[in-house]
Amino acid sequence: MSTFAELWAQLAPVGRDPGTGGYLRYAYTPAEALLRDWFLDQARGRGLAVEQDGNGNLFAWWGDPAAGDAVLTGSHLDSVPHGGAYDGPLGVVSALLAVDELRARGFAPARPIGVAVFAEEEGSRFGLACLGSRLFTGAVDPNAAAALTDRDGVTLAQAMGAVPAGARPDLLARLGCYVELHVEQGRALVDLDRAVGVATAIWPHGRWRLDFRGEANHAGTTLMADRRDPMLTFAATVLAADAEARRLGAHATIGRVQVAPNATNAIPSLVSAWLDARADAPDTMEAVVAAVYDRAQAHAREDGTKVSLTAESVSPETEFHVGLRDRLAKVLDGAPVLPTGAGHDAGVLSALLPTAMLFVRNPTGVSHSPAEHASDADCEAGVRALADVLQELAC
Ligand code: HGY
Ligand code: MN
Ligand code: MN
Repeated sequence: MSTFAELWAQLAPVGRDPGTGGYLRYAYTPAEALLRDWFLDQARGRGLAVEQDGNGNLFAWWGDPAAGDAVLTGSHLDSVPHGGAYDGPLGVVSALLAVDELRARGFAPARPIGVAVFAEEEGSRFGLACLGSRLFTGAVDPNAAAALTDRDGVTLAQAMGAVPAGARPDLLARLGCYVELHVEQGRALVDLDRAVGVATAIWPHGRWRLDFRGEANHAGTTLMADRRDPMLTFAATVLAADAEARRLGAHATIGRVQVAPNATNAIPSLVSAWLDARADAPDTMEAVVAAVYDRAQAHAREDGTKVSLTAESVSPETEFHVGLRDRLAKVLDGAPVLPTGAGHDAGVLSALLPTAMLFVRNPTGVSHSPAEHASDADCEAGVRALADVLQELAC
């Protein structure tokens, strides 16, 4: 039986950028394909029956899922650009090791236990977060998804080699509940001095693309009074996003920008920027997006530019199943319960079946960064906790 450290070491080099130490594990790229193959090998090596749902998602079964009322666990393997090692893979590795742990305990599940790998959870390549689980649950139309493009214009269908299957009610009908283990993307467990916690909710959150349009011109010869420079409107909007988030008690960042023609000696024609906005209540999230857009439009009027706002990926608030949450907290000796501002596939599945999340302590709270970390001891505690929870739910 592999230890956590042994299994973790197998993934560490896959898709890792030697310069930053961060991971480049985008959906349907060679690095992510290596991770998928690794998962399938690990599952088969445990005698788990593997299947794919036609949406890029993988399922490995202990027991016959057709028996129904299955307990599903798992997470995702893809990353944000130069992301950390734990966001996603920790849930998948922990699920495999929890199966090992239960077998070592001599536990025989009374209902099927499944391990899932959901595709494109980060939306790093095609822009829509939780794409695989949204397709699986019917939350996004497969033909619309098929046409999503990456930064090189490659469509999802081209990357997958097929139009995604879309909703799979036949597979969903077999599920009784879903429990996802994830590294905490915050510091609550550090401050509570606990290795494992249970999620209460996921904040509403989303991504909006702002397109700032101006007039391409010569950087050197165009009089300042004659310029229609969208970079000015963009810059003012970045500052406005920060100010409005602080004013409204929300979280907002513009962390991604594309400039056309992106030339050193040309005033841009177009600046596209992505706003990530989140809050502990839907109306607050909506208020911060509206406030940022209002200020962007005001600056556009001053600068003689134009701005448009397009929602690219919006996730509603998730309140996890209270009964399941409290049952798991009890199984885990009164583990603390806490919300998160990070999105997860569990948030998508919670619309259709009882769903819960376990968080593993992150000493710094840093995530979506090469600095993301969790200690082996805490990860092993997470495996034991997940095994305890699966035993409770599948007995
Ligand atoms: O972006 C998120 O909230 C998550 O980490 N995918
Ligand atoms: Mn993430
Ligand atoms: Mn994640």
